[in-house]
Amino acid sequence: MIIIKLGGSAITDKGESYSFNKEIVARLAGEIKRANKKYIIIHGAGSFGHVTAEQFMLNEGLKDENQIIGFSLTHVTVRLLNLEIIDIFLKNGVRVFSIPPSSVMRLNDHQPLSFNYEIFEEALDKGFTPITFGDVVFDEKIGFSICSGDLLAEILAAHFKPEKVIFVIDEDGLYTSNPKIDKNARFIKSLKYSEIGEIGLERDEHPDVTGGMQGKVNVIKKICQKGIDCVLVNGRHENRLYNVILGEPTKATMVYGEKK
Ligand code: IP8
Repeated sequence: MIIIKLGGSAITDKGESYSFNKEIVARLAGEIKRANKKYIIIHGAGSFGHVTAEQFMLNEGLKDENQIIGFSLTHVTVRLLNLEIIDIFLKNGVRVFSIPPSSVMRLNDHQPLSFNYEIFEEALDKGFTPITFGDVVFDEKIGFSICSGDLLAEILAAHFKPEKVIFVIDEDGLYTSNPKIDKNARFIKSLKYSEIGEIGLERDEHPDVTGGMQGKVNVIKKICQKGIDCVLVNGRHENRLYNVILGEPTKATMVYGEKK
């Protein structure tokens, strides 16, 4: 089984609220179907979740009751994005079953507290492709907080021990520095997770309440420590995801897992 995280920046335009890239999602769904493996799919919130989440300071926890409407609104926006995505996946022949994190998990001060794996297991056993997404969730210590798609990848990878975890992003992979800012940034084809330092991780200007690239790299390190390989691939180029799923050569960054 393979876990695929479709990054919010690859499937939406983070610079424009509620912009959703139908063509890219349809092509990625087609590549996922064509590669014909067993998957769990996760997607980020992109321009659908982060703006409202930041406005209501949801990741800081429940501090005042005006935030409650913000929690509901943010949930609605990520659900709307999820509905668009599952519709496209179904049209491309992927038999998805949508599982909203807010209904199946709790955090404790941003860290995983409880998670209903059984619903994912049952969906996989019955031949569905479970699909879940970055969402607002209840939090034991701070009332509520946000579970990013990257944290979901970490939680699900630890439990299901997939063949690999693929992060579909809007860059070719990891660089020696941030290629959006630094013209001298060099592409990294493969590395061990222990070689990842503070590389290429400056935040860009768009709101990202869950840590952007730095958050993703922290999660990748944790997954790799469990002996699971992670791959970062650009979703905006045709067939790269397909090749990564099948382990064929293509432009992407491979981060090798190694048990600690
Ligand atoms: O885009 C964030 O998920 P991500 C979810 O995977 C919300 O970091 C609600 C902003």
